[in-house]
Amino acid sequence: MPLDAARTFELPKDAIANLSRRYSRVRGHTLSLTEPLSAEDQVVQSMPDASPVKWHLAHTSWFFETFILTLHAADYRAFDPAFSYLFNSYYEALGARHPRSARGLLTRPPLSSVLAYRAHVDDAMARLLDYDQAPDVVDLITLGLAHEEQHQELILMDILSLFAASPLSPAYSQDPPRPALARRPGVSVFLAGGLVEIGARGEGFAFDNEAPRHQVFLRPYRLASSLVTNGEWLDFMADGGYRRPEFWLADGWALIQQEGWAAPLYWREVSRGWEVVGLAGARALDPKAPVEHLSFFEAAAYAAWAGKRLPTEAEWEHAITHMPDSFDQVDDSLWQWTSSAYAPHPGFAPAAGAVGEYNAKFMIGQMVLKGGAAITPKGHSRPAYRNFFYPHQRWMFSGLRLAEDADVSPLEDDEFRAAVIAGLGAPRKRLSAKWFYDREGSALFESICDQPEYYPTRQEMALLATIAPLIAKHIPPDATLVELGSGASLKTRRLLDATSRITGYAPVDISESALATGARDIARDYPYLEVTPIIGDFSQPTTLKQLGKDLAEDLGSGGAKVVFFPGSTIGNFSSADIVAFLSDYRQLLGSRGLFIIGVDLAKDAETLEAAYNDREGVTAAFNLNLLARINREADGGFDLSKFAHRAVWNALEGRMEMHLQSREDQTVSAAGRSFQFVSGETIHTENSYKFTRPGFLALARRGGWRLIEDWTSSAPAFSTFLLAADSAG
Ligand code: SAH
Ligand code: AVI
Repeated sequence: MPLDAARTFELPKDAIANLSRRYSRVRGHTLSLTEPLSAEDQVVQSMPDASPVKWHLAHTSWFFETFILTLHAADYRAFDPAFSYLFNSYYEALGARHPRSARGLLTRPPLSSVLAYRAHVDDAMARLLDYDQAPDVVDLITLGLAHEEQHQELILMDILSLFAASPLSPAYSQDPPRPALARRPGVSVFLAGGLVEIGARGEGFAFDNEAPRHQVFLRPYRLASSLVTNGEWLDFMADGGYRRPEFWLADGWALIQQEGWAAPLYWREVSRGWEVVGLAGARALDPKAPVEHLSFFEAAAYAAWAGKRLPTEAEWEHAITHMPDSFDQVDDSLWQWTSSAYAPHPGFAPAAGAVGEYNAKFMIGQMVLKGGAAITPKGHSRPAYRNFFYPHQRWMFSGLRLAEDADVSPLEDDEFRAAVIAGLGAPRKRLSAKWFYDREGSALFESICDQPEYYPTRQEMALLATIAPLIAKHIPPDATLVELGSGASLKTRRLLDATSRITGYAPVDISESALATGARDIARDYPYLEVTPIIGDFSQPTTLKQLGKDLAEDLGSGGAKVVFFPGSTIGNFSSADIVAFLSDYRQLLGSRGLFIIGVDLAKDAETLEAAYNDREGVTAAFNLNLLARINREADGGFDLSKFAHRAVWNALEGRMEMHLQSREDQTVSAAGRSFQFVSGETIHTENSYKFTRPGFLALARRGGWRLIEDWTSSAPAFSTFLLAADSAG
């Protein structure tokens, strides 16, 4: 992308003043980074990849001199003609240059001249910034500042490389920026994928390599919410990670033989265990901190050892932008390796002129890293940012976040459209109640629970408060709790508060938004729990398969499994479906399985109908949101004012029914079809069966479960049943 294409706005009046202030701040910060350093510290080059600090100070000034001052400042006089040879980094268009690997031999010019060079450039830039500048000059200055920030990070990387080579392990700082730790226990976040967009949006500055924004197709996948830790890396090493070729790419295996690598860079084995050299000097290894200074080869080997893989760049970027609240350590910890080669995005065009060499010519043989590190200047990175290094390099602040394939796609994009076509095309129009729960629907359900007429949530919550200790007595140690239709996971807390025997939690919900916040909050408040959220329809074989896999693999097949199914959501199913559903879970859980299920009991029609016709109209909005969802997701043309919410007690069937009733004859298009409604006709949107105790127990028995104990609330009555797998079942 040409640099000026990133601009989407006219420069406001004070833009130049802002830029001038930013210029001073960024340039000043570079100098402040050298405060702890002696002149000698700033001359030495620890290895060909690293540069002396003095060289960084000069090169960043050379950038402004070469690309801006010599071209756009009429009276500019170069500080020293020799500097264009000494401090050109890699620009072929600008002629010959001093070899990179010999930058450490430049004892001349002395540091004092380099500092005078910076001041000379800054003075000239200050004069330039006194006047309005053409947009292309503003863009070049903005690029120069982003470039300088990259060198600020390089200064810290290169100084650490130098100091770590010293037997004295000097500290650069007593309190350097440290990689952020995960704020909660790690989970593997499910993403459905599909056709997604990545790349710079063209809002604000971006490097040319981040554009253009483009579509990418992603298979369903999971991405870890946090980075791999030092403790986990020790497990890898203890399991022969660096000695077993089966985990390594051929080039990586050859490299670690050649270099004798047996641990990440800067790790040192001492009598007390492992030490790590960082900007604060040598410190004991912190097992909870993310593992840092890894090459791509090491990151990929670890992923192979863990039975997982590195995310692609697109997977990383989509996940982090799509579900920002679900991930920790995004840009405040370490750069994260991806499995993506650093290649041009489709449609990429390098910037015009010599700055076109900035990124484009490096698009070979390197791998992309995403995110940002604790030492990265604040505000420098963004989700579309593409950092890149060769696979053997590891002196940068690099770490890893694991990904894996999710081999089922519980919610195909087209599934809702297909349900709309089938449901509205049927002679008696109907839609499954599970489609209520998009983001808006889940929020509306939460408000239904606060309505005075909707008693089930209140009654069940109160009942659970009393009986949770009684239920807990039946839960064996190290149990995994699977919760079906977990929503905000509020009732779960009653159980978790009553026992510490539950160590794993797998909430299952069709609503991605409810699940994301519900699971996050539980993980935050119960940090010892291993939380594995699963998005999907809990009655579908694909979800049961995924659940079976997670229960066996991640959650440990040893412990007991307990299913919690509150809310009387079971009432959405007919008797035949309940029996089939209970049998499926009986099979999944095995002979030691337990089932805790909330069931609403049949009662007078008046109480029931009031519960589904609350005075505030929240249930009506919840019901009508289904039409709004069809409009949003299936190209529907519903006029919501032409439908009425109806909720009635069907005594014959023993169920509350919700319908959306057409107020007039009308034809409505949705999902590419048109559907006719006669006045008064309804779409049947929900059944909520209400049970009797013997009626429910008969269904449970047929599903392979026997009663341990049951409890009933005060009126309006709501029951909880504790069931055990029936060995005859
Ligand atoms: N358990 C909570 C929420 C009940 S609301 C409570 O008792 O208050 C019903 C929840 O089940 C919603 O979060 C909804 O998204 C989810 N749900 C409904 N049908 C589902 C299905 N077939 N598969 C998975 N989740 C479903
Ligand atoms: C979640 N489910 C059991 C609720 C119920 O009562 O059937 C959903 C609901 N429908 C209308 N109000 C609440």
